[in-house]
Amino acid sequence: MRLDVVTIFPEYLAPLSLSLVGKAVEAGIVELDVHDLRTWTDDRHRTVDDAPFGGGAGMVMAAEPWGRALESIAATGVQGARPHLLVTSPSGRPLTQAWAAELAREPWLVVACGRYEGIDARVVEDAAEHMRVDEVSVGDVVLAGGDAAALVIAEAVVRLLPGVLGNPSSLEEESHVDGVLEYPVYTRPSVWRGRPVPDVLLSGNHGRIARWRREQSIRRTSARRPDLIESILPGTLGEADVALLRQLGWTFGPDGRFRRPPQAVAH
Ligand code: J9Q
Repeated sequence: MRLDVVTIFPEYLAPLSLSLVGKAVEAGIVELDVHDLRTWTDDRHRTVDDAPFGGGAGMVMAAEPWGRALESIAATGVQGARPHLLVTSPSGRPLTQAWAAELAREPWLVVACGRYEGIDARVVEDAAEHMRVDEVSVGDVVLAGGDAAALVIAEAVVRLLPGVLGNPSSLEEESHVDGVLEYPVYTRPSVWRGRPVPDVLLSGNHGRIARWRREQSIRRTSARRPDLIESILPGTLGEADVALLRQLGWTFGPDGRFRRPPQAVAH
């Protein structure tokens, strides 16, 4: 996969040379190019921002440096190939594991890192006439800019590329792949600061261990991510999972999906 990142803080993307993404680059699985947006300015101060039309706080990233940057990067494609452009934005489509898996099948991604109050909206309109464009959010949290979001996108996508992970079976076992959270894990020592590892994990009974882990996954998901329980399709859970969820207060809605009725309040 080819991966271009455009930012006003290229040093912020230095971690892409480390760890798993860095190894994928060294192995030739990813061809990475980080670009400084200011390359495509032409004034003495290499200005990339301006005040918002209509007034208001903060600054807006100007269209022209972005237009030139995307045009010049897209022109480097071989045989007229076009990249899929991802613009980081708190107003973007939420990145999910399923979307990351789709993006991992693309031959060429360009990630545009927004800063300030955002990028002039005409940049996305104009780019969409030449390439696929999506605005991407990495969570309902406010960042100072899109660079950390670009790191998140790169790591989520690159680890799914063939040959990047040693053991592909660890791919299917993770949180968000089967729609419930991971069970808690433990290693030596078997007692730490007076806290023992749950007995069952030392029992050697693999059936019991698997059932205990599944129960922990369901309990955690119910407590921490009820939204995930609500999105489970009927019929995808085992009988024991359904029985546990009922014990935890979940019922079935008219659509067959799980619903948690509001708890009665004492008067
Ligand atoms: C560019 N807060 O936040 C969450 N996902 C992306 C972002 C973001 C931000 C500011 C600028 C992206």
